[in-house]
Amino acid sequence: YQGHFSWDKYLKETGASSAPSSCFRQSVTPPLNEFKAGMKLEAQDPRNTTSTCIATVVGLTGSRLRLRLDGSDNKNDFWRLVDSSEIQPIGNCEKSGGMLQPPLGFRLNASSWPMFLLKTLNGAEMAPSRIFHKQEPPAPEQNSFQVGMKLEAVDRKNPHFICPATAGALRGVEVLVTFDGWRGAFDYYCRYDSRDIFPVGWCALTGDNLQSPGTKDFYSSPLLSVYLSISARALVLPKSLGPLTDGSVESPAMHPPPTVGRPPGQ
Ligand code: MLY
Repeated sequence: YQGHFSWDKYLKETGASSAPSSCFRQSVTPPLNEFKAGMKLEAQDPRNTTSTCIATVVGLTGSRLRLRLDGSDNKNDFWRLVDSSEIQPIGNCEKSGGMLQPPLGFRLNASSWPMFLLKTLNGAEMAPSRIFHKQEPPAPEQNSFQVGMKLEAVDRKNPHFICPATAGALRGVEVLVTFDGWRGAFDYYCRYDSRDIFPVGWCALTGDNLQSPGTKDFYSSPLLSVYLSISARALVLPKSLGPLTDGSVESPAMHPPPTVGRPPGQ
């Protein structure tokens, strides 16, 4: 389901161009997702990346899995691409000499971990190793994004969302991901080879639901257009509203109203 958003129309309207697929660490054809809800696998604990934990697939969307660490709560779900190197079949950790760890915030006493693990794995449906992808796609050699290029990006504050975005700035190996229509509250810097950014058209290929751009751009704020029209005409407002201008017409762009942030994760 693609919502009502069309990149074609949007790119024409904005006169923007999309970042070529060679900019991204993504396979050109999105990886096949053969996982099923309830399957268990090994995953790196995102909050403690040196530990490998047991995770359960609690949801699927396009080429991504929604994962929950066994023994953790339901407030810390995270999403991984099926070709991520951070997920492995059960048994992999032990094979390479490691030990499965309780997740950060394990809800039981640490001493009950061995028994918990035993019970968790007993009779579990383990994701078969054939549905894992042998290798993560290689990282492009360098950061070849350019400011203004369009892309699709995970909203890290609401990671189930993939949204239209623009490369807003470059900083060495990093790119500033800005979310179209969201006034900056969700923007972040990431490495150019982040797995959270995708070429335009990705969601259409995976069947993910690409969000529509927000409507909160500074220049489309309804208050701003009132402000602009008043300033442009240099209207004299009633005294009760205070003086708007001293008669000289200034460019309203010199005094933009403060950008209103949104609380994180809302
Ligand atoms: N709960 C939030 C969701 C915002 C999502 C923003 N992303 C798509 C950039 C809200 O609607 O306020």
